[in-house]
Amino acid sequence: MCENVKPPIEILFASDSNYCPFMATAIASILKNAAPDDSFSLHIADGGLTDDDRQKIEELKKIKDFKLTYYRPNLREYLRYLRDDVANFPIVVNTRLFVEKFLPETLDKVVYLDADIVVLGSLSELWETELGDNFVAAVPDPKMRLSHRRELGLPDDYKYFFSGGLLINLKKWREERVLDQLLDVCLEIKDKIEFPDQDALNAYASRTSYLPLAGRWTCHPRDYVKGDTVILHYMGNRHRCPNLPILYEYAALTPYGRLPMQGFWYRVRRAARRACFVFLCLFLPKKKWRKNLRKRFVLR
Ligand SMILES: [Mn+2]
Repeated sequence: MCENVKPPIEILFASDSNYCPFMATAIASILKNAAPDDSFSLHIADGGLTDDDRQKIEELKKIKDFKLTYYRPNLREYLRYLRDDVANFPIVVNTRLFVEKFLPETLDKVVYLDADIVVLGSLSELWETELGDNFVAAVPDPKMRLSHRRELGLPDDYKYFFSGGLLINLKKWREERVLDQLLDVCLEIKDKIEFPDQDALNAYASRTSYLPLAGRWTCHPRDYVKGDTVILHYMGNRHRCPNLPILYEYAALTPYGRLPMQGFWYRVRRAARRACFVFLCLFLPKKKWRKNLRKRFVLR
């Protein structure tokens, strides 16, 4: 009876309530652009979702049905390994490091996706990628600054990758206790970290290996290629990303209807923050001070 039924694509998200409209948008895009024989099992690491958020995620099943499981991993005992003071990154972003702790042991691999992405095609090719002996497959980011890579102790020829879209080899993580090793790396580079989990994963990968994926599996909206790009990642200063209408188109498919960043008062507050920043910069002679202030005022 069940011949030719493909196993579901297992996908992990992690989100708090603030990012839930983004996560809902990402899920809507996955469901909308799935191949007819794709099916999905979604795993959501709940970093503080409300009942209303959960209800809205449930409603996305109208686009295409999917299996849904929530987890509430407790990262408290690991806080000493992590930095939660890195501007712009809620602690929940580190959840992807702890996959082996909370995902079911029956899963050998999982696709991890950030909440701030849009998926424009079927994920089955990514899902079926042969991981070999690599702990993760990811897309190299040729634009990551050399200064930052050197600060993390990465060799100059190492290809730093984005952690917004990953295929994670859970079997290997469990068998070889990858988490323990990652946490050691976290402690080692703690003061140098700018992009929490991403820096840790890269530092670890530079000492082991990872499988590089083609750019269409995670690309900045400025590098969007129509018909080729599958995963668009609205990262960094996303208000200034090109191709925002694509993101908003999928936000409109969710029960939220739109993202917080599309709201009028949100834009007013943002403009006010920018004005404050520009004013305060007049009193900050050092570039480093201005950079820190910019993280606080502008990038939020
Ligand atoms: Mn992201």
